[in-house]
Amino acid sequence: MSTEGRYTITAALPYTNGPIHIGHLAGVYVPADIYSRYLRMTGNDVAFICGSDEHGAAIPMRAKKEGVSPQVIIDKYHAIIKKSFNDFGISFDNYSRTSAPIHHETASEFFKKLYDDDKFIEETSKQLFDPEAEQFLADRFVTGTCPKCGHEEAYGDQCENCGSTLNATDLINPKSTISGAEPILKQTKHWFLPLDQYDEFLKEWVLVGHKKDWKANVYGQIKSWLDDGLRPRAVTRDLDWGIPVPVEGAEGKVLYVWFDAPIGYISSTKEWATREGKDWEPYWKDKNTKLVHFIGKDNIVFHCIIFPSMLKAEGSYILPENVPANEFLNLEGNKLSTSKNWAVWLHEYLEEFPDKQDVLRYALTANAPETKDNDFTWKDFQARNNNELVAVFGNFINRVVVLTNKYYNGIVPTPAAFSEVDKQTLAELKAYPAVISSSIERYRFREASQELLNVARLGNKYLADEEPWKLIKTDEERTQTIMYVALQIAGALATLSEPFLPFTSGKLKTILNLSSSEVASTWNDISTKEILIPTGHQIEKGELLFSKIEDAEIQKQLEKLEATKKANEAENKEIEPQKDIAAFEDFTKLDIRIGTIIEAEKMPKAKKLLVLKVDTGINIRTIVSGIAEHFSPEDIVGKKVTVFVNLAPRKLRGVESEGMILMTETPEGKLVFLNPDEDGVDPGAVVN
Ligand code: B3M
Ligand code: ZN
Repeated sequence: MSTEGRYTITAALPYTNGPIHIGHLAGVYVPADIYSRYLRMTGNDVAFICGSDEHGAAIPMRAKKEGVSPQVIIDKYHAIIKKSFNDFGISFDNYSRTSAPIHHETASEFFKKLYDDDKFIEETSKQLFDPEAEQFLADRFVTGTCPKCGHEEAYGDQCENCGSTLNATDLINPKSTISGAEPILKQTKHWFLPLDQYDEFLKEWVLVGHKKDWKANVYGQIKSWLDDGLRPRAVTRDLDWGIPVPVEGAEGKVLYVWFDAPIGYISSTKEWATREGKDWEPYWKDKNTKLVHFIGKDNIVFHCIIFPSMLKAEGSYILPENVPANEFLNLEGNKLSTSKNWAVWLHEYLEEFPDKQDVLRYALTANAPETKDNDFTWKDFQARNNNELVAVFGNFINRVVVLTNKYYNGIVPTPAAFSEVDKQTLAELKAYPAVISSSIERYRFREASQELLNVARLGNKYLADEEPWKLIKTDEERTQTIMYVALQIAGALATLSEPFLPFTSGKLKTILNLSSSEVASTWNDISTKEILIPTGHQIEKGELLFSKIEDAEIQKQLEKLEATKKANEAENKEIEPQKDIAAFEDFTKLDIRIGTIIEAEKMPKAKKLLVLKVDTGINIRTIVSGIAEHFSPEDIVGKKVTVFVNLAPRKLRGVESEGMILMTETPEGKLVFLNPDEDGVDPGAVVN
């Protein structure tokens, strides 16, 4: 078990262009929090560091979309994110932001040091420039036709239609999203970190040094990058949002967001140390400090290749001991997406399930995407709560607390001699801290969470086998012993659950009255102390630790997602461009009347056509209509419809059609008559 070490634990800095969702939590923040809490409990000196990532092209882009300044965007999301982490019990020692002066200073100095030490190469190249807005265009600010698939709205860095990675200069008919102007190519100078020069160092450090102890998914990704060969990478950008490049001749340029963001870990540590009256440097420079980065798999290259090369180039920093990156979490079978609103948002979850932080923490841990992508489903969430937290953990604690209060007014009884089963049970209990520690220290948090539940299972089995509720009538002494043993298990759970279920652990400590120092137990005490809760100790009446989640609550969440799906489908529908202007005289040529369908039948051998008899008020006439896949004849007889009556007659499959029924389409693609309110038709739907 690791004790008394110094740890700097970082969790990826979330971008402030949206709130936190369950994918972020499962991938990064919940495991990082379990790990940090565990290390603190086992006597280590821990700095658990995070903050908001507020630079990069995505921020001004989002700001433009919302019609506000970038500052408004970062302030808004920084506040939401910070509060939701706090309410969720993520125990950061410091949560900073990269717009803070301390960060600007730290990142500038870092760049300056590398610049002064000649660690960069300077290169002039041609980049897209918006001649109207007079600025260079980050890839994201250019749209145009994808050279691979012809999609007309491809971004400069990626086509969302075919998924290809693109260069902005490859786009056909490129357009600036800022002014709409066609970009021109213009010379610009940038600074590059020559990653190829760090190739040997990286191979030695990761491929040789960490083959055994790093996760296979992480190791594999790094190896493939290194096998492909590294190239110099620009660390500056032409953008007006970010940290100005602190050298002469770099006006209008900022540090690349992936250069400044990881330095954010260092500035956040400095901010924390200043507040706590500590020295920040040992946390980043002492060889005995263990630096661990918690991230998602899309950040591996930045944390395992670029940032380490930056640290190596600077020269005085330690390198990460491990980077336990997770795979992705999906939601109900689909990829989580901020822009598509396909997510369970943390701040909304906290509003809808205000006292169920631990349920989400547990569901995400038990189903964490540690070795492969995983799916979050509301059904699984419900089952984890009802079948595991309520039925196993909560049930055990409830029985112990209720019986202790009922039999002994809440006072821990005196045990008689232990039976073999008692001894065996207590021995098993004492073995758990090492088992759980071993899982946590190998970053296997889902395994660890299941071992925690096994402690409660041990308690439930013990009570079920020993049946104190039966013995109380015949053998008081034996009942006391059983309850005494069960109380020791409950006491152990109060401590062992803390990294995973901090709110529950707190409640349980209150119920068992374990806050005073004489009865409080550390992680290691569970295996070493003879007695966790002594005879004569008074416990409280208690409250239920968990409550059942009903089907209706889950149904509500599923309906919310269903609504999102519908809204996205509607949004993705292309609106047909407006046709050429028609003169009023053109309009007056059209004769449009209300008619009633009085007969309808299928056109033989035509899947789509119905032959209708329509009373137009003028006469009863035949109209052939292509609606057979949307309506059956019996449904529409008697319906009032809008009819274009002076359309030139034409023959369809040998039947002369004398007019046209006007129809439109719902967002789901169903043809409907003109009752836009009733049918839920959206603006822009074409009538024809
Ligand atoms: N802001 C998060 C992301 O890629 C990114 C992490 C920075 S960590 C230094 O979603
Ligand atoms: Zn494409």
